[in-house]
Amino acid sequence: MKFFLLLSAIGFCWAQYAPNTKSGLTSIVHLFEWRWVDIALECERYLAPKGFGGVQVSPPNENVVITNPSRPWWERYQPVSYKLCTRSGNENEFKDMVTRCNNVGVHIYVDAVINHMSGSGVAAGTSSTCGSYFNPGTRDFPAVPYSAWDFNDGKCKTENGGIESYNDPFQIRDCRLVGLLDLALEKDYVRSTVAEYLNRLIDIGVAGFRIDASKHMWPGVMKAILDKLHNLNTTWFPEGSKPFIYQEVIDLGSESIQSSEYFGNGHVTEFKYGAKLGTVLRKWNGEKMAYLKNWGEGWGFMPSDRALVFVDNHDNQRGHGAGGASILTFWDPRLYKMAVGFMLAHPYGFTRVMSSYRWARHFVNGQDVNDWIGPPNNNGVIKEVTINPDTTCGNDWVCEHRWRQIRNMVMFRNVVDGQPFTNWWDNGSNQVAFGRGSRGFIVFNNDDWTLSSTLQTGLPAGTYCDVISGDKVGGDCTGIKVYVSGDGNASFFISNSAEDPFIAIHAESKL
Ligand code: AAO
Repeated sequence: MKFFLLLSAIGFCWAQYAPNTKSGLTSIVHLFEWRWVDIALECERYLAPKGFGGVQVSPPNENVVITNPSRPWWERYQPVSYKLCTRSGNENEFKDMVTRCNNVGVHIYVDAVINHMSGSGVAAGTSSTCGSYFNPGTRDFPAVPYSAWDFNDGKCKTENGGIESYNDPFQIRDCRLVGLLDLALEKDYVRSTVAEYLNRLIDIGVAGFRIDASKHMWPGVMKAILDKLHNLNTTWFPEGSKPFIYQEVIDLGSESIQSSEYFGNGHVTEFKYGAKLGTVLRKWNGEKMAYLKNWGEGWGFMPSDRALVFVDNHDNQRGHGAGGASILTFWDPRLYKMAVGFMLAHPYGFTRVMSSYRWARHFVNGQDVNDWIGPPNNNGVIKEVTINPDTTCGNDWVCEHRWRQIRNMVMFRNVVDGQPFTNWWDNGSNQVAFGRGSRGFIVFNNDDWTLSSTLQTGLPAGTYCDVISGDKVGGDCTGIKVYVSGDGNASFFISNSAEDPFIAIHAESKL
């Protein structure tokens, strides 16, 4: 019994729950739709020096080329084969990116689309990113190969073969999600083929996977696939490391399938997080920041050590997926920076920062009819991520991760890693503050009046640079200075009309 407990304790620490980021690095960034060559450069020139632990990359396997509408971002969620060949780059470029990022200590997490292949209604042919032939009508994907035997057509009990009700777990797992051909993952051949694809990526050096549409796969079947996975490449990872697994399961609390069914396989996306945080910062439904005192499990979220958290993702920043209108994105920069700042300061969950591109939104009856628009491109070829003299990005790449307030909070989270949640203060409304032990402190003013308070920071005496309004540069602050006295107190003044109505200080921003 004791031996078993010991084994499970080791399993718990070392299995797929470890994010595999370099020690002390606590966040990853989703570089949505970036090219591999640009990600390799970004790892070297920005992510490594700024303390980012990893990058979630868009699906690297061959997908359908959709021409109507013209090259939507979502074509990458319609696999044609497992060749590493997409608009982001080819196999050599992918390998070069993984190697170069790993060499500077930034790891790569692959968005794995393994629940399905293309849409059932897509025409047969070679309209695919590597030119592979496929025929959705006859279920033929020779470049894998998969054939009619490998799909769930016989198993699904709904009339049109699609998911009709999110209250029936059998439909959700065995029928087609928005018409996408559902793979028969209970078949050993299909499982092994999927595992082979993931193992190829592991051997190249990736550190883990976002498992797309996990809700649509039986947890036990997924486990059978995960059990076939190799340990990580020992060129960069300790012997015996397993890939970090985070499963995309949308559970806002109202459906038959619960996130907890997937805890045995790894982490799970906590969609309540961004939906609720957006509601609080927008002050909808009578919510206020003072209520964030017990943020986390206290709000009905999953256990922190299973949660992958984010303010927005590539779906709900444009009305896909779940979360609705409360979701904050770069389109609402002031509240968005506060939300991301709060997330990165708070100890709950493993954090993922979003990095987007701008598109021409066009609302008709409250719906963005341009929600399909793909990344900045020239005739379909993804544009380079250019860097402006002020370090922001050009060519319509938003690069939220390069915004000073966000980039500096990624570092804040590293600096306070392992420290407890302490010194909570609130004014009963939308002015709140909290610390992370003796390493960091953050104050927010989301009220319509000035914040002027002396607060216990828990930090050693000294002068600290606020990392929201500026940086510590050459022994001085480019922004606000905060003076912490011998008893740990400091006076804060935040106007409600400040460009960014929050202040954050930490051990390494001390002069
Ligand atoms: C495209 C076209 C389709 C076409 C299809 C096949 O748009 O018209 O039929 O091709 O030809 C992405 C796009 C899709 C796109 C697809 C393939 O979003 O539009 O379809 O690529 O190209 C569900 C899944 C979740 C999924 C999400 C979008 O559970 O896994 O839908 N996300 C991932 C990816 C996503 C990708 C895929 C999966 C497919 O991140 O980018 O799709 O690989 C409820 C359920 C959720 C469900 C949503 C949306 O949510 O709970 O599980 O997500 O509905 O259908 C409230 C509720 C909340 C509810 C929500 C929305 O908030 O509380 O529970 O309302 O009703």
